[in-house]
Amino acid sequence: MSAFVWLQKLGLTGRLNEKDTVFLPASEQIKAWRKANHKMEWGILPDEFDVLEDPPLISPEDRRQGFNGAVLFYGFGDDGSGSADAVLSGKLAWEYACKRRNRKTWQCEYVDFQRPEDIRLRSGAPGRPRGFYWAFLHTGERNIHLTVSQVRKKLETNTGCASEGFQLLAVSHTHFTNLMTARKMPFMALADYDVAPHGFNDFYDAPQLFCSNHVLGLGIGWTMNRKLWPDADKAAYRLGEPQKVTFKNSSSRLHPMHIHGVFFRVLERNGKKAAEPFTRDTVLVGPRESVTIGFVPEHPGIWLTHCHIQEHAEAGMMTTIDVAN
Ligand SMILES: [Cu+2]
Repeated sequence: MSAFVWLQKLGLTGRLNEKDTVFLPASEQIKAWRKANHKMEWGILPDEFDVLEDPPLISPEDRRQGFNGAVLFYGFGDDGSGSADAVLSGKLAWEYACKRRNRKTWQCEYVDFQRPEDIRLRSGAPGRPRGFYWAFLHTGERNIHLTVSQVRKKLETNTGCASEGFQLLAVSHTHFTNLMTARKMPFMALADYDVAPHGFNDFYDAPQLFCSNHVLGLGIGWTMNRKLWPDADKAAYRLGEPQKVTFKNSSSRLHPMHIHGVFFRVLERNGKKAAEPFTRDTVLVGPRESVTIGFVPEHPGIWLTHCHIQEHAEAGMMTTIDVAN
């Protein structure tokens, strides 16, 4: 399910309990937006600030799902069908980050907002509302045990964007669950975008934000179901029950997919029966290829499943299967 809950049009009102949201209080977020709007000359009209509603209340059900704060976003431009122009919004957000980070940024030539024909919102991604809107976000499992001020400090240190940089996150459709803690290299998947500098007729990849050695980078991301470890979708199986799993590679690269704790056979490639009658623990999945494997879990435990290219796994292309007795 989507990590975003669209709230703007729902007419929900009520105050958020600011003590238990890790995001800045609404008034401070609005102040930050005013400041950024002035600095970047975005041209958001004073009227638009004046009619801003209070952030909505987080319901117990939202909390149960992990949402722990409301964040103010802005959708720039118009995509022609009533939604904001997602690529323009991305471009402006990245420009803002670059300005704020003062040259401590790095951009892969593969992701170029100056070439909007190379970037698109993935199919099925919800359109971005135009203008201001509130959305609930959650900070992810790895931040659960931190205090509010610790998480805020971490966001500031890792992204350099902190609260007023949230428009960058609006671009990314991220919910912070994908900030990496491992080696203190936080990644944010721009999980709702596809990039393809050579045209979309063939392959495409997903861009990703990361922070390493205080440099904020924009490059290519590697995800599983567009989510990053440790927030990726996890699978649960029962001991001895046969399973069929399909790895579907939508990217332009090869990914050797590896499962710990089970051995499997390749049953199908691109939906066609495969003649590969041997047992293995890794299968190379080619660009745009889909590979279906079959196995019987024989060892109880929680087993890692990941791309065996180290930097892909490190960037978050990893999850677990839980084999229960
Ligand atoms: Cu890989």
